Amino acid sequence: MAWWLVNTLVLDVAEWAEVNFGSCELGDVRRTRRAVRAAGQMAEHPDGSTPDQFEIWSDLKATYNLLAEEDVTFTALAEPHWQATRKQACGRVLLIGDTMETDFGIHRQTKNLGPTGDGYGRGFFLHSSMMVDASTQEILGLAGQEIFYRTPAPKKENSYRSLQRKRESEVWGRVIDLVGPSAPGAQYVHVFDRGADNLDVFCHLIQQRGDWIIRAAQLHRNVVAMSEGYEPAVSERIPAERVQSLQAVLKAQALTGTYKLQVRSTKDHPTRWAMLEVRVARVQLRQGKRRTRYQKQVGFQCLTQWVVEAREVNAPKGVKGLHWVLWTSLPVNSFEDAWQIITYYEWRWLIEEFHKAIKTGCRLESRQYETAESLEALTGITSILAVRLVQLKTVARSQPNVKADKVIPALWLKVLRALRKKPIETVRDFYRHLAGLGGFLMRKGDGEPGWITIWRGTEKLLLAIRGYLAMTKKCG
Ligand SMILES: [Mn+2]
Repeated sequence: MAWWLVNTLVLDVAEWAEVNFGSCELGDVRRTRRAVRAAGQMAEHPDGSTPDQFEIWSDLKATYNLLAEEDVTFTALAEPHWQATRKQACGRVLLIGDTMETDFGIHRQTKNLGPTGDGYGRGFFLHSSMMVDASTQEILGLAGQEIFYRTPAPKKENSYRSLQRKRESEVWGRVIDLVGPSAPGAQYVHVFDRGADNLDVFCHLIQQRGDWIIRAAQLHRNVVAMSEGYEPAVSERIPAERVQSLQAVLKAQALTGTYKLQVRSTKDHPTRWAMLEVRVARVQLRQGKRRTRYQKQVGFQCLTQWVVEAREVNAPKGVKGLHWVLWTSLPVNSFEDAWQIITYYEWRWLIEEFHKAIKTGCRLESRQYETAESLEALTGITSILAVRLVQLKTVARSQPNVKADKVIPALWLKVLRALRKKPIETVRDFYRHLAGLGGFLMRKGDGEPGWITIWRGTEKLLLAIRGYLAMTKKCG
């Protein structure tokens, strides 16, 4: 989809709601119409209280009733969006995966929630796969998601049972399967953090013919070091000196290159420039003595892939230097290739923005519903709304110099110009002034606006447009 199409879709609330929820199968077409209406109302006021969002009592009550229906599930509401997202994939796309914990509060009367956090939270876990265009960094949407619960620990439990119960990492594989293989002409590159570093996840990726970048968690894992001309077959016996820990293999590699990275300040340390050394290795993972049920099922024996390491050197005293080790199925034959892998991994901040948008942007955890099932259904709408909030910000940055009247609805520009009393020429101007309505000060040092001010501004502008239309209707 062309970026300006996304642009108007992101901006126009009614159209956005229709496109995302208009084909939900909820057991009755009236429910689908209600879902579209409810989503639109939420999108006009994402962080408002629930009564604020719906304004009219009958709308509020209808939304509560809708989300309590048995057929109105998280999956039923979100699935059309997942499918539409996957259809948009063209060329190389990243599928950034991660799990978010929710906590609706221990004192909440909501039925059927599970333990989260240290066991004192009440909520569920939401695992999402977010699709991002690898060449433009445009967020295309969510490609698949799953909600899961942590089962409470029984009174007496040994460590083996506890391990069995906590196989939460299996969600990575389930969502990989849900997203499935890419269509012809598209390449899926799944980007996962350390939570996904396990053989089962690699097996799922191979089954679905996906590529991957996964941060390694187990640097002591034994691997077979490959070298020019040495690529042993499955049946081949590996000489003992070829088997080393991942860490040792990386240490033995020649330097591929170095680069500098600006590290943002934290509460303990000022902003700094980190110098990173990059090393690359090609290694083989072999089946362990004990294979999991899934590894047996798919007949896993061995897997050869690349590893990219970025390690900070000369970190200042008291600072733990940056260190990333990334597994990847993509070929790494040069420093540029390695740097590309690291860059893709850094884009994981986009899914963190998405989680922030769900929690602070849409205030999911403060919503009052009677059952976990209703909250799950609400999460289906909220997730897609949160994507829209993050898109608002990235769209503003993708084509800043295009003429505003080419892509922004004329009425929007007219009302915003009238409110701001300033000329608005480019897309960048438009978003800065929109954010200005939402509290962005536009001083020289303020940089570009973030999504919070952009959609606060959007909210106000939409209200102003409603007022304008109501007035002109009455008078004309
Ligand atoms: Mn994670």
